[in-house]
Amino acid sequence: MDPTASAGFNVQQIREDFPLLSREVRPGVPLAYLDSAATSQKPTVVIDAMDRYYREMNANIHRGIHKLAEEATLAYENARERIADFIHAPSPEELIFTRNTTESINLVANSWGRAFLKAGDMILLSEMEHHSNLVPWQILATHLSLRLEFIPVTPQGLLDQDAFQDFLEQEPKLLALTHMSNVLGTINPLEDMLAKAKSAGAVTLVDGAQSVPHFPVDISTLQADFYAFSAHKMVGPTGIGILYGRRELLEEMPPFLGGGEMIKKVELRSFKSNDLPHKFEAGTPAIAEAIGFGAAVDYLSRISMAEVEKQERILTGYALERLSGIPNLHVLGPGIEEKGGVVSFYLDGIHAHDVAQILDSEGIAVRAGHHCAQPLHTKFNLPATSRASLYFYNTPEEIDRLVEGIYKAKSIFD
Ligand code: C6P
Repeated sequence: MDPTASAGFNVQQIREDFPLLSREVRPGVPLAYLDSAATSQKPTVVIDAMDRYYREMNANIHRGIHKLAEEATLAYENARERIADFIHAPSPEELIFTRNTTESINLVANSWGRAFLKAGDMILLSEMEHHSNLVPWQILATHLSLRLEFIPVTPQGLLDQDAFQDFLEQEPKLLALTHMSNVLGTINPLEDMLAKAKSAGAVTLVDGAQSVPHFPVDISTLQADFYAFSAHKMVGPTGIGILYGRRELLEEMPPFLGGGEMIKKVELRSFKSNDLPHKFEAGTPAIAEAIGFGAAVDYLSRISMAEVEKQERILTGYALERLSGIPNLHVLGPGIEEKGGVVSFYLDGIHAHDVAQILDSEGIAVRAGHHCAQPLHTKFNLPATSRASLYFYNTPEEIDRLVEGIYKAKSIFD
């Protein structure tokens, strides 16, 4: 019996929405796409929404007064509204379109960080952060002589809550954490951690690259000051992401990039910033991509994020169970209770890249390497891991193929 079977969810029907999922990687070798943490596949409705924009209303936005410009502007702003609803943000003006999670975090570091931090201030991160939530702070720390501290990761792949408490007593100015690790799959208890950080006087930023695509996220209950995510990991296009920021903070922050659109008035030696959210959207934005992003959240909403989460949980449980039966294979991170659909593993004596290469020969797409979380791999003394990352469109049969592929790699390299 299909362990993911549940009333109202038909994975075969869902898969038909994604043209690429029916592709053969080589003649007679169907694709098993287990790399959605890197980027997800895209449904026809998203591809069509972008195609329609270019065919029917391509024009620059917020500038022209002609019909096409009006339609394009409306479609762009409408997408912002639907994305705001999707994460329950108080208002769409608090959502800035960026290129991706990385740019969203860089925006905060360069704007808020440079304006409000000073030498000696502490930024609290964790050892499980993606490079996107490490390097911008390292750059800023060098410029401003800031202090970076890191909440340790326990051997089980959880954040050490005692150490977190100790750091809070040292009054960090910023807590910047991932909601879900792209290597361990750990879903961090952010509601509690952000509330504690707030009481300690810290501003909070959440890297939501792996959370918004996979389970319901409610900005209003989470109370994050900043929340960053990318469209391309949630069935949307590449080249567009979001920075949610609390209005009071965004209002007092200086612009990040200067140019057209982000101004109200310009003189030769000075300018006046535009209102939110345009103050942070300099130049012609990724219009088709924003429209595609809107179609992506509509698509996910139709399935419902609760259902997405449920399907991934069942699949992850199945993957953990199957992988646990393979001798000399070690899965990183916590058990299913604290884990999303990311399963990173290593095999004694076989390099992660060799495993991924054998899997590729079987049509199975996984990622191998440090997954842009090199300090975390160093912590666990691993140069690299293989990673299968799941989404609601995956099937138990694909996990079975992964397991067979791993046995094949073992037979070749053992
Ligand atoms: N992780 C992965 O294969 P961008 O590239 O800006 O859309 O997302 C960056 C990012 C930030 N935080 C986390 C937790 C992430 O997982 C990612 C992207 C991909 O794991 C590509 S490196």
